[in-house]
Amino acid sequence: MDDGSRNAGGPAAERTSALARTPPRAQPPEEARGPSVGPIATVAGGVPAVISALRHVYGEMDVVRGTKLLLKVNQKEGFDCPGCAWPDPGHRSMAEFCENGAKAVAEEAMSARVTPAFFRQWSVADLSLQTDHWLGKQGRLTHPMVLREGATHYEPLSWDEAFALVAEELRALDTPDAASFYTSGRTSNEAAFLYQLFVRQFGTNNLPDCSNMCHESSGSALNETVGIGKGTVTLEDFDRADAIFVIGQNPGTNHPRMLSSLEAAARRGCQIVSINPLPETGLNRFKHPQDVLHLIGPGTALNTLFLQVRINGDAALLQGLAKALFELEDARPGTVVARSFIDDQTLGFDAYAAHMRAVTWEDVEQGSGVPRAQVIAAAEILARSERTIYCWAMGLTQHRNSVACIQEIVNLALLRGGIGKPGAGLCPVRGHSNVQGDRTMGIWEKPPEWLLSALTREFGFEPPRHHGMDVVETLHAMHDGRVKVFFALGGNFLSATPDTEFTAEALRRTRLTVHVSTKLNRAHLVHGRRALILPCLGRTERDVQARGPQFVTVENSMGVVSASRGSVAPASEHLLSEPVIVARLASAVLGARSRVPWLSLVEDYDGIRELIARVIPGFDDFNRRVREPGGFALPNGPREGRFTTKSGKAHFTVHALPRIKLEPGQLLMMTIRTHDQFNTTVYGLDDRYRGIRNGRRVVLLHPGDMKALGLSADQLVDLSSHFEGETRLARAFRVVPYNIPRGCAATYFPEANVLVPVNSFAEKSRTPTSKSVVISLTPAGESRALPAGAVA
Ligand SMILES: Nc1nc2c(c(=O)[nH]1)N[C@H]1C(S)=C(S)[C@@H](COP(=O)(O)OP(=O)(O)OC[C@H]3O[C@@H](n4cnc5c(=O)[nH]c(N)nc54)[C@H](O)[C@@H]3O)O[C@H]1N2
Ligand SMILES: Nc1nc2c(c(=O)[nH]1)N[C@H]1C(S)=C(S)[C@@H](COP(=O)(O)OP(=O)(O)OC[C@H]3O[C@@H](n4cnc5c(=O)[nH]c(N)nc54)[C@H](O)[C@@H]3O)O[C@H]1N2
Ligand code: SF4
Ligand SMILES: [Mo]
Repeated sequence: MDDGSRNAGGPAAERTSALARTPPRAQPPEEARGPSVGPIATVAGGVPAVISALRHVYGEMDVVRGTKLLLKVNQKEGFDCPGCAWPDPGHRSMAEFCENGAKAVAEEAMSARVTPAFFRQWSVADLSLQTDHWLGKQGRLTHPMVLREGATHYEPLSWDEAFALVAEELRALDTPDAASFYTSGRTSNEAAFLYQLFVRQFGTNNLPDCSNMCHESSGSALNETVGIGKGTVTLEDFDRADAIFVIGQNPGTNHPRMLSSLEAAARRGCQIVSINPLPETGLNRFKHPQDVLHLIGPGTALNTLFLQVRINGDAALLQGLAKALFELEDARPGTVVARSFIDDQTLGFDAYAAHMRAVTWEDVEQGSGVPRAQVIAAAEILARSERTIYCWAMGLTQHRNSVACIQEIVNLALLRGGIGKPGAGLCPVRGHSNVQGDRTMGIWEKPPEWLLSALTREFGFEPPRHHGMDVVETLHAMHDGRVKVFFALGGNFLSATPDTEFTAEALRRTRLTVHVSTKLNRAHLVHGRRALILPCLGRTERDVQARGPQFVTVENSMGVVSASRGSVAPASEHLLSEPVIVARLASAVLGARSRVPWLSLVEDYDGIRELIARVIPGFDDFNRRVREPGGFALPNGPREGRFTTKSGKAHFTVHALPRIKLEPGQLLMMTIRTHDQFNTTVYGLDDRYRGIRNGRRVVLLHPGDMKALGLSADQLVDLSSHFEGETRLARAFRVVPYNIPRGCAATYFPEANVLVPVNSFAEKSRTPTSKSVVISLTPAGESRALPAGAVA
């Protein structure tokens, strides 16, 4: 496998290189070659998607295992796709998976193995010189492994020793708040529930999660205004909507089956408006890869209107839409503003109306980069649509003003009376397959009071009342010695967090880092004084416990809870399931202090679900209801026309427009996903839809900006980010001319995370501003004075 890196190549036997003594690198290596760049794809899906999916699956495992797995994805008796959180349709066809779901399955169920022999051959420092792509290709982790103090290589240890080691470090802490327990969103409800129970009985609310970096802004925005931190629509609403707005989201790559819903909607005349700095391929034309009749031919046109907003120009654009709606209402009184809905169900309308009427077209056009005529065209679609769905993802959540910006969407929906009726509502599209469920289970550093009292009632202990630390606070606390033990249930904390070099230093200063993982990743390589890797079962695998085969449950982006049952043999006989790891850890750490029957609970997960039913609202009769085909929907007040805020009403909110000041030569950069990755897991080196192949260290620029900055295509540049007088450097990115607004730049996550300042985060939600990074570019070589990743 040639992955274009300088350091690709098979493991050398018994490496004893001098490198083994240098500290492991936190950043992936530079690329020796530039990418090949072709035109942007015009159609998503189709034959290339089928070929790509099959290449990934059959490249990683034999045909029988591969086919068996693909037929089980998202089936009623199968496992929930480990990819994204898009829901399964009620009527399931034979093969309910997409290209990227197939890649996620292949990545988990691959045949290659990372064994103790592998770790004997490779020092941690040598592994850190490899690309993320290479690390992932080495295979599934098979044994619990430990990196002892001062050691250069991981070595195997028994599970009992592993749990005893964690217990020893946790017990040695002065306070339970000196430990932090991260969660990534693939964890099942059962594991998540046990985990938060263990952590709170241990004595802390330090439960940062990937949500802090993802849809936290949506949760904050929606909780305040409509009373629930989740979306209000179901998949059926997509069959009834008159208009669907897709804002700051790239579904063709990140939620591919959403395109099937959009395609069905477009075919029956629903208007689709996309708001994005990039003309993302999936939204232009789409061919359903499993719809053989449509594989050949031009595909379905999805977009009615594409508004090419500049990065972070959405607040101005959304206020422009509101302004235009008020102007339409003046022209056709009584047809646009949902007067009786507003009077009955909302607060704050008059202040909002006054504010929007005062917004000028100059503010709107300058702030958004979208011409007035296009804003008015979108407003006309909104005004004519009785049922509008608003979808959004990371393009809105990762800016300084994200919470305010999302609340502008809520304002528009309220203005049109569009929450709580069929075919209409709010749809934050979640990322990880169970990230929403993990939060429902209590994975949150700011637990609600009802949860804490329920834990006391059911389990007879007093959980801590003070809030714990989120991701950003955890980074600081590890850096300055307040947090000494870092435990991660899944994920890749090193590469997913902002400010890679700051994060690396934070991890290095801890006493112990522990990762429960399926695959090797860079977070295992930048470690505390001691480190553990605890390998676990993945979604695709059979989970058999003392009382027989088990299933777990997950909640999708629309609040539907369903079962997930693995079907293939585990990658190694030494793997434990996540619930078992948590239970054995809790039992080792808490001992007789806890009256929770940890070990018997994991003999049959029905026992865990009974506890969930007693503690978490909406899970009554959980064991029976989750066995019904398709599972069940959780209660959702706003969906049922009941706003669950303190006032019982939905709230209009008023926000000033953001002002990001760019100096001459500076650009605003977003860090986005390619078509060949799942977050920090790099499946391959192509971004097929964007026409970029065989390279990830690229910076997408408008040709006009390239000219103004004196840069040419394929030129190698260093990127510097600028924040509150600090500078951060990322070396050796290739310039790619692209259809992106002036003043904007795009790079890929996680290569560019080194540029995201740890102290630059959204107001209220504290989500790192991964889509609003102020940068400048210098030809490579001219910025050599500063070491890579240094903060000047
Ligand atoms: N295959 C695959 N699927 C995934 C993932 C993956 O990595 N790979 N990740 C999963 C996860 S955890 C998540 S959270 C989701 C992420 O799904 P997305 O949010 O779609 O992911 P991003 O690539 O971050 O894309 C953000 C989109 O927002 C646009 N954008 C950036 N800045 C702005 C802005 O200021 N305004 C507007 N209007 N648009 C902007 C970008 O051009 C891009 O189209 O996907 C999930 N699904
Ligand atoms: N610059 C920038 N940074 C970002 C983002 C961005 O858009 N730009 N997006 C942010 C977002 S939206 C998110 S959600 C975070 C993602 O942050 P994380 O969730 O921490 O990262 P992932 O890359 O999804 O985690 C991948 C690892 O999870 C492990 N894994 C996979 N499956 C399982 C499983 O079933 N069980 C267990 N225990 N482990 C498993 C594997 O070892 C794999 O290496 O990144 C955030 N960071
Ligand atoms: S849309 Fe998401 S959940 Fe569905 S098959 Fe694709 S990756 Fe899996
Ligand atoms: Mo995410």
